Amino acid sequence: MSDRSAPQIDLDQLMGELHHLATISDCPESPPAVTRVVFTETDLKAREYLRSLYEQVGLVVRVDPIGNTFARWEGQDPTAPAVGTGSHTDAIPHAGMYDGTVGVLGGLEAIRSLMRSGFQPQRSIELVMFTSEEPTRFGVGCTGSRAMSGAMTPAQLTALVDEAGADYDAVRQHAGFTGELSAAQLPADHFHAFVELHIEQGPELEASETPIGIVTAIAAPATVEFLVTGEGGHAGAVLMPRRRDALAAAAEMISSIESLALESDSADLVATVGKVDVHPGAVNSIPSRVGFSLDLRDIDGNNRDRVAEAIAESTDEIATRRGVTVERRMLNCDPPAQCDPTVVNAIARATKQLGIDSCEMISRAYHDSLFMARIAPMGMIFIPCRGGVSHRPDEFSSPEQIANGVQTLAITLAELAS
Ligand code: HGY
Ligand code: MN
Ligand code: MN
Repeated sequence: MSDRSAPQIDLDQLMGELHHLATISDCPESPPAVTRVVFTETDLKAREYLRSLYEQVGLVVRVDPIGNTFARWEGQDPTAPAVGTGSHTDAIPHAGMYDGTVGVLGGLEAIRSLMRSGFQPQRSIELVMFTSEEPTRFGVGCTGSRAMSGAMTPAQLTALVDEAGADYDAVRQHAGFTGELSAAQLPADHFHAFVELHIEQGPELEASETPIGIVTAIAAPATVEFLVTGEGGHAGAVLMPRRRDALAAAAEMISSIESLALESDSADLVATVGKVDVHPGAVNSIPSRVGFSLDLRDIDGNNRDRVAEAIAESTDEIATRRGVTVERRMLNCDPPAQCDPTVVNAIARATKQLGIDSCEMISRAYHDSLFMARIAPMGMIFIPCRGGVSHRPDEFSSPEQIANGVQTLAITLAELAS
């Protein structure tokens, strides 16, 4: 590829598409705030919009039984394992407009720029839009790439239920996705390599003024649901010594989780309690039941598991001392993923060809690439995001930063597909 000038990015078209996609949202303040939850009408509308863009440039579109969407640029050797790229377009409530979408629409523009340059891929290039990277609806993230990589079986998918108690299989079928769930799993040699373009969702690239991050590893996420059960009662009538207040107990547990995370000798260990449900939730009624979620991560899976163990002991001790019970349910506990040196080096060569500065780094956020690494040599390209902010409406990457990422991706794809 080195004898070709860098593929030209049509930045106006790409930014127009990103901004249009941001309007397809269930968030009243849209855009830039975006809410786009899997298998909702809004999610389906976004998928339709993307499909129309794929078909405009002649990509062959295939949708699997859970909505993973593959837009394929046939290579000169259609039987050879393809080079994959892509990301997700679902968005947690009140999120930003760049998380995931830069990898899908940026991946599309990388393909279009190669088409415009007259490049002919030897291997097919497949742009993937993964179903449900976010855990919003079913409590577990990356269900699309988990199913693709075999990290989640059809039975495990069907066991997932949303807050209305509807199970994954029923919801996906109601959204119009049919076929055997098992057919979502890809053969191990489907992809020759997989590269995802994503915003960093952290402050390092901006702080070091580095335009491109070359990811070397993706942190290991675990999600645990806690249920604390005490005794309810009248807020006026039950004296303090007689209380078994589930929320007061949960509050002490959450604070102990924070302390254990801070005490961990790994700076990469992060613990977040992002959701708390209080029953009965009345101002003058002592909480009898409290559910809360724990998101626990570390690039070192063993350290994460050690801290999870310490959290279990601490919350058991708090429950016993306070006369409440605590039940824990592990929703997922995934190993970290290493990026493949061949892909990492291809990305590095692309940045050199473009004369763009880059640095190697880890990903503290998880991505579908965490699971794609199980079935293909994987790599990720990061671009800076303002203040490291993400999962917030003020998430922002500039058109120039996005263009750098897309050009780097285009050259990387071209090398891997040659
Ligand atoms: O939570 C994550 O790391 C991803 O943004 N879903
Ligand atoms: Mn996200
Ligand atoms: Mn994401």
